[in-house]
Amino acid sequence: MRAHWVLHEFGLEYQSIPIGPRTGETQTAEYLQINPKGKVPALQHGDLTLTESVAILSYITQNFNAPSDFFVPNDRYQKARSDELTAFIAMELDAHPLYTIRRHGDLHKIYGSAPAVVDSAKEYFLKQFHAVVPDILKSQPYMMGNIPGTVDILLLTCIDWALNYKIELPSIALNYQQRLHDRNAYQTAYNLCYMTD
Ligand SMILES: N[C@@H](CCC(=O)N[C@@H](CS)C(=O)NCC(=O)O)C(=O)O
Repeated sequence: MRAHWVLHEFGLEYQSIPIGPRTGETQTAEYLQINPKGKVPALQHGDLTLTESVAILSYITQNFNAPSDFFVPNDRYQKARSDELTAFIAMELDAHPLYTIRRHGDLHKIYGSAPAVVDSAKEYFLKQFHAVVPDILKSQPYMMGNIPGTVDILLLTCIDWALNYKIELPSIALNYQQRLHDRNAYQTAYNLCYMTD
């Protein structure tokens, strides 16, 4: 979703090859040569293969011309802040709590059921989210200012995911979610990822 979304924000043409998680398609010898971790996404451009969503977002913003309504850091302070928020979202919201909820909730048949761990991960998500996000969105519509950028792609995908898990988020986050859902690039990416069958 993140990779498709940024590619559409930048209006880049690309070939999309759908690979479904846990369908066996990520575990074929051919796919494991592209991404030995057996996961999506994977982006190939020339000789380069990238298999982490954060790296794909960064690569696109640094190597292609951004449209005027998409934020790209243009000084070292903005870049440092954007890196900080990226690390926070990727680790403190996505990889730790949300992925724990996924593994021991939705995917408990594979990874084992652990209701107490899931409850604690939900609490942790809310603690970290409230420590950072509402204060920023009180003074500006997007995480880095007046226009959305890769930090928003990361955060919004976590917000969508958290709401799917019935984690209650404040109205400031729901309004932010709506602003991003209204974007054409988001809608195109969403349809490509989730409405193809
Ligand atoms: N850190 C990776 C995580 C990628 C990831 O977890 N992908 C999931 C789908 S969103 C996947 O491919 N899961 C397949 C599996 O676990 O079998 C990133 O952000 O790109």
